[in-house]
Amino acid sequence: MNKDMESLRNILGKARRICVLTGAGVSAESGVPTFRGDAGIWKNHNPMDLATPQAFDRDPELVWEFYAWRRMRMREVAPNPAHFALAALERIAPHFTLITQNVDGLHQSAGSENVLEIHGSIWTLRCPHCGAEEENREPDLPPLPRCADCGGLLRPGVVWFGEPLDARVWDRAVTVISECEVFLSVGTSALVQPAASLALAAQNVGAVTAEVNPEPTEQTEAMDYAFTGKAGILLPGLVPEQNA
Ligand code: BJW
Ligand code: ZN
Repeated sequence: MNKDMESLRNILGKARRICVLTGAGVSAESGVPTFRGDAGIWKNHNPMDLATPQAFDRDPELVWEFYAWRRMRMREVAPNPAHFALAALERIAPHFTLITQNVDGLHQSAGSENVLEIHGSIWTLRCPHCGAEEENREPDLPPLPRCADCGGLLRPGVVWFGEPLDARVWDRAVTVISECEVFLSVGTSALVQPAASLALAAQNVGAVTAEVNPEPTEQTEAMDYAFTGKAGILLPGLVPEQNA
């Protein structure tokens, strides 16, 4: 396992096609809690009661309460050096795609442009009845927001357990991975499918693979490079000099 940051920085500086997969750990240093682990959201909240379509059918008020709380917290946070480093990497690389599992929008706030939000966005509301979608960053949503078109109960525009990912977004992710030369996984436990399968797909097309995470994951051993530490500390050191 290679731990030489300069070596990966050189590879990133020469690569034409770079894909990055991010997870909740990238936003941790901004103050957004992760899901798993001792300080994670799922430590005190059962995902089956809050992040499934069945939970929403059963008790939409509870689910909305959870998402209203998350929205409130996410409104108050700002991108950290990890988000900015990935935005800088995008400006250097000829082809760069950021595939994120995060729903907080912090990559875009940091200036990332080519972003695939494979688990949706907490700033989108969707009508399960007529399919209408609206962007909404209001702090004060009504407890049970209604669709302006059909009056149906709106839901958060995120992907819950047991739901398929948006096919267009996922197909795009699979396509860019099939063409990528370097694959970087940052701040994800790599436990949730199908997102976690992207690392293997990248490996299968011969991409150089790398991981940044303070904790080992099930994928660490299989990576070409693995860096142990916080994304906000390590990622700025992986961005090549612009004119080097
Ligand atoms: C740092 C750091 C720092 C900390 N710097 N790093 C049994 C029952 C039901 C479903 C399944 C089942 N078995 C398998 C499934 C499938 C399921 C799944 O994978 N489950 C596994 C958990 C077992 N997947 C799905 O259901 C998916 N859909 C699907 O499979 O559809 C199939 C289908 C096809 C056709 C028809 C119907 C269905 C959908 C998955 C959706 C996941 N949704 C969530 C919620 C999103 C909305 C919201 O935010 O509320 O997405 S769950 C949650 O997990 C969220 C995340 O995006 C996702 C991944 O988590 P992530 O980002 O990896 O965070 P953590 O907390 O796990 O890890 C953080 C990491 O950061 C850690 O490693 C830390 O060490 C690290 N870290 N500080 C760098 N400073
Ligand atoms: Zn509607």
